[in-house]
Amino acid sequence: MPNYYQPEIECASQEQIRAWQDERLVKTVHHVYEHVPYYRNLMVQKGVTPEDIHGVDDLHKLPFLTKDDLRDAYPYGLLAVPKRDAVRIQSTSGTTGRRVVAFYTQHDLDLWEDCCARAIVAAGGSNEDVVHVCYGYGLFTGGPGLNGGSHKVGSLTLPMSSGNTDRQIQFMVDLGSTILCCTPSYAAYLAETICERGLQNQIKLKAGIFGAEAWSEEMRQDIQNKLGIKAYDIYGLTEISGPGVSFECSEQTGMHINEDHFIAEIIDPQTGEVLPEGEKGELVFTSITKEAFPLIRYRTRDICVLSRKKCSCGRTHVKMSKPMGRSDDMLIVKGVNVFPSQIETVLLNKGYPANYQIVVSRVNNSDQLDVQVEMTPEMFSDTVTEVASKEKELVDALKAMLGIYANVKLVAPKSIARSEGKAVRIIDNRKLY
Ligand code: DLL
Repeated sequence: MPNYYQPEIECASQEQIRAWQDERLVKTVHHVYEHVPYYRNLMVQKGVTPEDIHGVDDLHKLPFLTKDDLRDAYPYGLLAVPKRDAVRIQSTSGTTGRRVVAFYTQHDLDLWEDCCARAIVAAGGSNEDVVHVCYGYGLFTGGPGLNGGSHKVGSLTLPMSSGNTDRQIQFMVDLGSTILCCTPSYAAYLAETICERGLQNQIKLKAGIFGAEAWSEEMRQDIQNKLGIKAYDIYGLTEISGPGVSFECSEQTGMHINEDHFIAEIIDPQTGEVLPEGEKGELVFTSITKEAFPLIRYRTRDICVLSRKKCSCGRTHVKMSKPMGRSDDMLIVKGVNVFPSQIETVLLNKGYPANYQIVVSRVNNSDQLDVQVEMTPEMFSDTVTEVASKEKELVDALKAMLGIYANVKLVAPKSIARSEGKAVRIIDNRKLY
């Protein structure tokens, strides 16, 4: 049995899981109260002290933490250990002004990699495997997380990073990669290319671990069929460590949350009220084993459902459904976080009116971002060449802001429907949920 299958933890009784969580939560609350003035202030404002917290039943007494808090406290305001004890920084994919940084001690890195190792083992990985990691490396947590997990499992690890599809496929064939780790949209692209080149019989892949963005069951089937593999979902977010917060097992019906490290709650995103198991709401995490960057009641904005239904794999940790959307307006396009406000900033800076529509679609299994922008009445008399050059200028400015390509179409003044209430800026045609 691979070393990172840990039945004593992953298949522990509910009582045992609760006992770990009670003890670790109390410890973490004391840790942040003593070492992070920002937390202390939040707790004082809510009239709660560490002495009020005896276990998970008291969790609701603690204040929520949001992305705004992380931005307010940027860069070091939530660091809970002396800087000399932290060894790593990772960051979210947001652009300037939206970035969030997370810190890790060596202990935190070990725990994170353990979580990713569990995900690899749940996908059938062992030291017999060649794990091909084409999540991005660097500030993004995907590459480093799965890389570390693969090392822990003892698999032969290929740190490919993203891009250069020809080389990915060449190495996959030459080195006999057996487990592929990347975003589902890149997996779909790789699958399509492999099929087009008729290389299906030359690859040895048996499983894929795909996450970092939403993907549908249809996409799973498509990738599984094209590559002849089992495709497993993996979830995580930079703030809570990165990939491996939860992962799918052989049942492929939701992701087990590593409950010995994270407490999950589902809340009503409007009222903040904690919802009972089985109800759909916003996922909130409390990390209970981290040293450098423990977050308490962090609102992920991801909407999903939790389930404690018995799982055929034997794991007892609670399962979360695939996220069904986000309670804020963040779009994830090609794995990159896109905020409509960023697009608006570019348009307004370039002298366009705030009449625009963002359309996200899935074309050939890849995300496509279209932005329709109304011209000013003056521009309406421009020649076709002038319009084309203005569109190109906007494409470049959006690329600089978002880091990804968006198609831009300038449309006639007043042609985008007005709304009497909140403007509907986003049309997401990706039928993901
Ligand atoms: O995407 C970490 C990760 C890397 C997860 C590799 C899985 C694999 P961030 O860039 O901070 O971190 O983005 C986190 O991505 O709040 C979700 O909205 C979304 N997300 C992550 N995994 C999934 C998934 C990484 N499996 C944000 N399904 C989260 C749907 C996902 N959405």
